[in-house]
Amino acid sequence: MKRIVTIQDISCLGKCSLTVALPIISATGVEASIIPTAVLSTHTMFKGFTFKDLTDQIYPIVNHWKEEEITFDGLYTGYLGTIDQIDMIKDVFKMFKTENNFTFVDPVMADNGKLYPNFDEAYVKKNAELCEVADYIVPNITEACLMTGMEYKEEYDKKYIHDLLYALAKRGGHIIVVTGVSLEEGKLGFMSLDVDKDEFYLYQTDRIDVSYHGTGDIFSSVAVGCLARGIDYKKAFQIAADYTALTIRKTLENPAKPWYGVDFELTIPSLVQMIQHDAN
Ligand code: PXL
Repeated sequence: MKRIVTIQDISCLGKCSLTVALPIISATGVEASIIPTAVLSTHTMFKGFTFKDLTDQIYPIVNHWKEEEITFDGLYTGYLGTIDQIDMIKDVFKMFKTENNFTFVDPVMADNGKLYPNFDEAYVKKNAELCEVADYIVPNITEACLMTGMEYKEEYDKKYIHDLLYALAKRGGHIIVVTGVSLEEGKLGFMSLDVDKDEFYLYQTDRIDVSYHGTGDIFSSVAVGCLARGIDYKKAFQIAADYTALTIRKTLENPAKPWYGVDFELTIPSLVQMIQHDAN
């Protein structure tokens, strides 16, 4: 069985980061080991969340794994607790990166033109450094703008997204994916750049006009699981986009109208089916 490690916070309630990554990656048939970066009572969209920094646990955990000669097929980072963790994670990449595995950075820090609570300009700079050393990066448009200094726009054309991808590629990475891209009325998806081949790829599904927390973590977790199963990157991100859209549609059917996360528990059987044809 393939095994990845995911490095991100555990929000005890809120359906994001590790409480999404663990079930989703398991559903792709991949073992998910974790390095929790912080424990929060909820994600940061709730008022009054608690925050326990776990930075001092990172080296003890990875040093133990090294002693046990543990290896990974992928290393995946999401929401990180503090700026100090980023240099440590670069070290973790050095310790576990080989020719046969991949590093995947979701630089979770902002959306809709705004930084999340707890983050500042210095964090943006540091997160950009982590992206430079990753094989796959998956910023949304806001994060891509913050890291490149390009102007954030809500209305844009294909050239703007190409420029964003090229600006990110200048800094490093092999496959750059910008999420939340809409280049046609009523459509939403991602555009990627394969840096080595200088090849763009656009994939859009029907836009659903609603926004839920944790959907970026679902997208990334599906993509990581699919990549670990040997699925080609375009197909991996397509499945991630289709599954995220399906889950949002399913959540809209819930009469309780959950606001803080999506009902991915109900669509896991579909995810298992979606990857069956393509996985190794
Ligand atoms: O879904 C991204 C995310 C992860 N972790 C925490 C968050 C958020 C988004 O707000 O607050 C703690």
